Amino acid sequence: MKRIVLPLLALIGIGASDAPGPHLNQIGFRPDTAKRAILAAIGSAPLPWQLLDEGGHVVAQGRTAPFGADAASGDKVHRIDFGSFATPGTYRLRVDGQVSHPFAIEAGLYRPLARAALNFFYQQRAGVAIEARFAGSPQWARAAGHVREVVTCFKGPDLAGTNWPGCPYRLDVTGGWYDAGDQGKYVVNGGISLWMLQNLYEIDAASPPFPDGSATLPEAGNGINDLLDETRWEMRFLLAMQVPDGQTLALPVGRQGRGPYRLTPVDAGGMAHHKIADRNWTRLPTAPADDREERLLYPPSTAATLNLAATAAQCARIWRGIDDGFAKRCLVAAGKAYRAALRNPDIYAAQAFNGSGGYGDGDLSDELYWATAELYAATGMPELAEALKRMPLHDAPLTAEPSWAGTAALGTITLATATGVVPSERTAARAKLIALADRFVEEETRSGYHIPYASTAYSWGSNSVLMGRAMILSLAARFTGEERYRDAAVDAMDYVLGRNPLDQSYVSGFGWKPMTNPHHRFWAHQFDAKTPGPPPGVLSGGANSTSFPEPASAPLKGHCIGQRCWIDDARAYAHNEVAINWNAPLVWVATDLTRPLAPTR
Ligand code: 9MR
Repeated sequence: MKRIVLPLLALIGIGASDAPGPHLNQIGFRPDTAKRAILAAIGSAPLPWQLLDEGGHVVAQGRTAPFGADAASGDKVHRIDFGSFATPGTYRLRVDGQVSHPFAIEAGLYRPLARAALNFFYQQRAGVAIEARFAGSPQWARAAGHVREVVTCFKGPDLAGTNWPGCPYRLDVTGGWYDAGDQGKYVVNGGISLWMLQNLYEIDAASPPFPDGSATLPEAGNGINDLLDETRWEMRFLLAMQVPDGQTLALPVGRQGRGPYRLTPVDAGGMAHHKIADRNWTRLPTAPADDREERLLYPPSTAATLNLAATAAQCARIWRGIDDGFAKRCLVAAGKAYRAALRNPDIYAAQAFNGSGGYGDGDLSDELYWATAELYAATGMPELAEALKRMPLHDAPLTAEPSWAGTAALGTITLATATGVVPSERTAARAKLIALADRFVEEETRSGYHIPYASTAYSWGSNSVLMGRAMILSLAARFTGEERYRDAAVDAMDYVLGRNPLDQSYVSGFGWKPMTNPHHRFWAHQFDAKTPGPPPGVLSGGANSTSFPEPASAPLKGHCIGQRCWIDDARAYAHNEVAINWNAPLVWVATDLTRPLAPTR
């Protein structure tokens, strides 16, 4: 009877989960954090559970806490908490006649994940060959893509009929990271990704993670912190995307919808081109070295310009005393970009192009606040402090975790942590971050899977929402020393590593059911057995209950609930792509979880 009833209930989206057994973080737990598992089960009476050691002996036991129906998964769930058990070892969890796969309780649990997740950025590098000795295995070695990328601007008609005049220069924009499964390089999304990795260095600058030689990188051993080696790779690219001084370009000023655009000549010197990308979409697979599409610079945008200003100001702070020349170069570029953005505050990214993503953002007040905060922290200039105070975002509560389109939290994190910020600003910024963390902790009480996200709507790249929230929670833990914030960050990590209704680890190479078929033009073994699968440590975008733009995921539309709207299929670009702005917070959180919880002064 059970056999028949369970699949039927699962079909209509209630009751049992796809995979048997309790759902939990498939790599395991640190001894000193929360340890939670979720059982999808119909009954509402508490069920006995046992934690088993390798010999099958019961080392801890208790009863489940029934939660009831969970709207985000469609499951009825019971929660299991064995947080007080802290003895390192390998264990399995037994409940309701089912036994989990083995998992670890171990202090160094997150080290391999942090390293692998960082290595993703090496493997996304453009302009250089990826070598087996740094990529971990010969299968991930590849020839250099887009070598000597010296390019000019898109010219001629776009999809909306705008006639773009092009530009009278070429820029050498070789290098940087490919954005995702595509090989576009975007300043807007490059900015948040770079910022997160630079921030990971800056918040622990006294004893930074990834000391020289600890990561597998060509630069390891050069006397520079390995995280900074990786961030410099992208920073140089963003610097190269800056429009030369004195250039007048015809750009779409003000809000104009989707085109055709009315173009107005403006002094664009110091702005940043929005992206460098293919003229047309390339097929999957296409190894970077095999891309035959024309590569073009796309028009500058205010958003890209502020991303450059913000990250270059952060760069100036970090590199001071390590490479003063580079720090200076960053500061000069940041100042120019900032002034260019003030001069051209409302040039939104044009959207009518084929061959690359849009990263269009209609509200730039958060980017301006972010860049102002970064430059203020880099220079201490009173005018910038004043400008910040005049911005509505300065006194408004933070409403969201960081995202490529919503960068206010990044500015607030810098105000809360950078040296050189006056104590009153720092205290206020910390209070805002803690208040946001409190909101996320509260959401856990309404989430059946006990994650810091209670909504039933899962958006494109939802796993990065969870990771972004984990960053805010981890910072609140540092500011207060309170473990409950760190435990909530662990809850978010547990979700992406398997504590979800699909029993899915969304990170390649980690867990008993890892993501295996990302939407990626080189790690494309689903299409061609001669191309590799993903290297370990790569995060899928995750559940997306809001858009199903291609045939592989289309059957899910209207037939899946929240967290269940996902497939491990390389065609499903809105569900299973990988991207720098999704892996960056994974690196940040996994690295934070390699460290003891030590309150920040
Ligand atoms: O991450 C982006 C997501 O928030 C948007 O909803 C989506 C559609 O515009 O685009 C995503 O970004 C993609 C980008 O445009 C191109 N490279 C791959 C990115 C991840 O799918």
